[in-house]
Amino acid sequence: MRRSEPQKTSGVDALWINVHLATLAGDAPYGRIDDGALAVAGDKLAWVGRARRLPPQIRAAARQVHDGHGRWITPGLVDCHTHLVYAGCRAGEFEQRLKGLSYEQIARSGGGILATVRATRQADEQTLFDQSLPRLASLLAEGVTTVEIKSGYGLDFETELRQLRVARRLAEALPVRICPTFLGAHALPPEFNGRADDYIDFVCEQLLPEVARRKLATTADAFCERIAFTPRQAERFLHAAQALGFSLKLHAEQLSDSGGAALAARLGALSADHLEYVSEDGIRSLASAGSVAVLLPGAFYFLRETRRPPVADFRRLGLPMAVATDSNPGSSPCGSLLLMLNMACTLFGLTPEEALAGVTRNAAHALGLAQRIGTLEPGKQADFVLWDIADPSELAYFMGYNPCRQVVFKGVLRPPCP
Ligand code: DI6
Ligand code: FE
Repeated sequence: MRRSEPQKTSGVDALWINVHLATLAGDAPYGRIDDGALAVAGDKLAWVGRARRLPPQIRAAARQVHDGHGRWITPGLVDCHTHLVYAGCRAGEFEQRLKGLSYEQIARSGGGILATVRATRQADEQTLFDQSLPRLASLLAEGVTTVEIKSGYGLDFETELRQLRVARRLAEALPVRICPTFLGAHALPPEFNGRADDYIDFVCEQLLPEVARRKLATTADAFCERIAFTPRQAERFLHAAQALGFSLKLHAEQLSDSGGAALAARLGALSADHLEYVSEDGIRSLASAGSVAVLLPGAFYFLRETRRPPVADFRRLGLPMAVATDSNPGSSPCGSLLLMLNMACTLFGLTPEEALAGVTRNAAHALGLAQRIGTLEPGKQADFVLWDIADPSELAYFMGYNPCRQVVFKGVLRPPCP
């Protein structure tokens, strides 16, 4: 595969030798290349392949040569579903749930998402930034180079924009690619109680155009669920977003089969997320629409759900699977994408290879970035991670142990996070 690619021989900034590569491209398991080499030119990968096939002119042109000491290199990890910009904490709800209250009961009594909405509305921009930064840094420490961040804890004009501004500032503060998503239809704010359609009108007529005008997000998302919005309401919002040029995502079939998957497919959404209750028809339509199923084992685990997403059907019907943290204060207070690999295997039955593809190649797909990131191939962004492991399956095997040793983001070695 790689030998036939055009080879860039001039301006090679760095060469990595004495490494093994899990490229997540090609036919071999993990796209593995034992005894590999990888060359970087500017912010892109210039050459990827077996060391003994490295063209001498690339070796000669390399301004720096790094010895990887036999470590494994994977693409930079991609967390394609997070809500990590928020204020406050919901540990009290965790205690309530441990005593027997359900997530839905808490949500219906004014807690849940709305508790975080109250805290986020009260937080000024700096507070929101300061509280969110360590959550992002925690992901970065494990080799994450791209993070999707949703709004949806403001649900009013000012706070939604503030959340998205904080997402932008985080991208300026840390060496990471942030993909901001406007989750305008996450929950019904109290001032619209009993008037969900009016809220959707407000979002479509006022918030969406402003988010577009300020270029604060390029993707829109909705929560289609009996405790949130009906498929008709989600559709109105997503339709309006699409008309303004947003790409789409949808929280679908997390707690019940509400028809969200079919809606996501009909609108050509990049992904449908959660999907524990998705029907076979829903899977078929997502697969033929070219969407990705984003699996969120942290939320399944933390809510102690019992219904697993139908992974065998996803495989059989050819629906690609991504894996993400869903980092949020209510259903997945999670700062580790590697732990999600482990849970995707133990709880959902993914193979370690599927789990790794789920946080690289397929996660890139779920963000509409498959042409630029997610695999180690010439021409793609030079985002990659060096791991102190003997086999790529170890990334899903360890629990709470971080074998990440070095991260290169856009061709530059990333310093440890503050
Ligand atoms: N689904 C989720 O799992 C999160 N949002 C959503 O739409 C939960 C958000 C929360 O409980 O704060
Ligand atoms: Fe979510």
